[in-house]
Amino acid sequence: MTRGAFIVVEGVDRCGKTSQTMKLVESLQQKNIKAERMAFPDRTTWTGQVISNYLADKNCKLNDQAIHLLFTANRWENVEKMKEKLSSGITLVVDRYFYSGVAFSAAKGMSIDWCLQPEIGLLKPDKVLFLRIKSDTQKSRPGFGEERYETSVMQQKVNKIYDKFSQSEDNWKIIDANSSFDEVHEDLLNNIVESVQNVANSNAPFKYL
Ligand code: NYM
Ligand code: MG
Repeated sequence: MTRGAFIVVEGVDRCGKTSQTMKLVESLQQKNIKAERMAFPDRTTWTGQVISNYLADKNCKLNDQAIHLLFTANRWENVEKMKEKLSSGITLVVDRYFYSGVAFSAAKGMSIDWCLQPEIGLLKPDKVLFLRIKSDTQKSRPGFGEERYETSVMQQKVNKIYDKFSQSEDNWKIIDANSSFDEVHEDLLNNIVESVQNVANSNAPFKYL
C-alpha cells in the first residue's frame, strides 16, 4: 500500500486555514481519497492546554524560549500518530506546522536558526500550501485580535518570514487567498490531489527535516 500525502496549510491568523482544511478533507473523501485533518497547536494534549492558556491570556508571562519549545513538543507528541496514519494510506491535511513555530517566534525577535533546531528530525511535509492574504482582508475577519499575536505589526512580521520560506523551501506553493472561499478551495484541492498522486506514483518514502 502506498502512504498518504502529508500536506500542510500555512498562513497568518484568520486567513481561512481552519474552514479550508475542514472542507478539503470532505472534498478529498468525496474523491475516494482517505484524508484526515490535524491542527497545530493540538490543543487537546497536555502541552496543548498550556499553549492554549498562554495564547488566551495575554498577561501570562512565560519565557519566549519555553513556549517555543512547548509548541515544538506538541508536534513531537504527534509524530508516531502521524506516521501510523500516513502509513495506512491516509492523507493528512494539517493546519499549521513548524513553519508557524519558527515564524511566530522569530517575529518576536528570536533567531530563526535557534528556532529551527528542536524541529530537526520531524516529518517533512510533501507540500506546504501558503495562503497569502492582504492585511486589510485579514483585519476584517471576525475574531481578529482575540488571541495573543493577533496584531497587525506581528502578523506582518510573520508574513515576511513565510515569504522567506516560500522562496527557500522546495515544497512550498503560494495560494492567493484573497479570492472567494470556493475559488481558494479549488486551488488548494487541485494541488493536494496532485501531491497525493505524486506520492503514490513515486512510492515516496517519508522525508525528515
Ligand atoms: N503558533 C502556532 C505559534 O506561535 N507556534 C507554533 O508552533 C504554532 C503551531 O499559535 N497565532 C501560533 C500561531 C497562532 C496561534 O494557532 C494559534 P491557531 O491556528 O490560531 O489555533
Ligand atoms: Mg488563530
